[in-house]
Amino acid sequence: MYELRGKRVWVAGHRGMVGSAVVRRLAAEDCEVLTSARAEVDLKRQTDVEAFLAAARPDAVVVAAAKVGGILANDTYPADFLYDNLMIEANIIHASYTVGVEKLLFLGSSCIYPKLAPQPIPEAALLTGPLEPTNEWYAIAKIAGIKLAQAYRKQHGCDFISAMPTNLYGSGDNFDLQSSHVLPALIRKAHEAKRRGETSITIWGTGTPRREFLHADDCADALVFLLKTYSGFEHVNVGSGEDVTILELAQRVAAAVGFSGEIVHDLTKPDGTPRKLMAADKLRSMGWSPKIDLDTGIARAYASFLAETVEATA
Ligand code: GFB
Repeated sequence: MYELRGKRVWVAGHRGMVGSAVVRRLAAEDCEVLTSARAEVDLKRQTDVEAFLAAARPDAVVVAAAKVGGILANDTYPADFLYDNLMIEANIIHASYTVGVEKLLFLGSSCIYPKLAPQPIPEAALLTGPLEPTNEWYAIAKIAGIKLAQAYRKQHGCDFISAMPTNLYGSGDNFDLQSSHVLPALIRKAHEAKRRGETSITIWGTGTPRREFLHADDCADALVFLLKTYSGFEHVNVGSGEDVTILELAQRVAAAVGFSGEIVHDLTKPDGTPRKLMAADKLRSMGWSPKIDLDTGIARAYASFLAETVEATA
């Protein structure tokens, strides 16, 4: 058990969807949350990270900072996804070791697993087969992050752990249609089609790939749970344990938004991995389970979209 009471916890990436959810969740713990402003600390620059950590001296660190994006962004900007993520995680993990951080939680992604991994995907499937080509750059960076945390544990005895969240969504999400993930993209498409009185929305690919979704607030709750209770070499999957086809997701988003038109396909866009459902038993057996079901989460995400994007620009 890692006691958070009275501790100084740095959430790297506190402005992102997951980082901001972790900050909100940590408010319920009796700890001090530290953040770093992007204008002052460029996490890709080693000297910035070293200077920040030497001055801030956190007891614990959550590595929620990352360059993230949906299938098209990953496929279009492979250098950014590989370089930015390698630099961010290497700088934070190494400097955390040098200043004596007691506990560090690194966040990966379910795309670390082989494209054709057995379903649901157990943690042990890591590095057992070729990756999905659209996001192998991001996946390689995230695998390197897991290995860094393991290496500092093995060589230096650091209590550094890794969590692998599934596809996440929630408030503070990216709703840009070119760079976003599927769920926020579908919310925007359905909302705008309804507002303009259009009769159809277009989804990318065949609609047959299956994806698992977890609300960022549930993810943050699981991360704080792991920070407090887990101290192991192997990474831990963080998911909902259920998946849906992209077409079914589009139908459920359309229903939540109140769009009743047709769903058509853009087959020039990639499908990506056919299925990405992670085995949830490891985290469940430790005593954690999600609280926000998909339909409730979609409704909450739509409310966030209206508040953050539509009303904010009205
Ligand atoms: O969420 P998404 O971009 O990422 O796409 P991945 C999931 C599926 O939804 C793919 C389809 O089959 C897309 O073709 N899709 C349908 C759409 N319509 C849309 C749309 O309007 N926008 C988007 N974005 N997709 C990412 C990885 O993979 O997932 C990252 O590239 C990371 O590395 C992240 O792992 C969690 O699930 O395919």
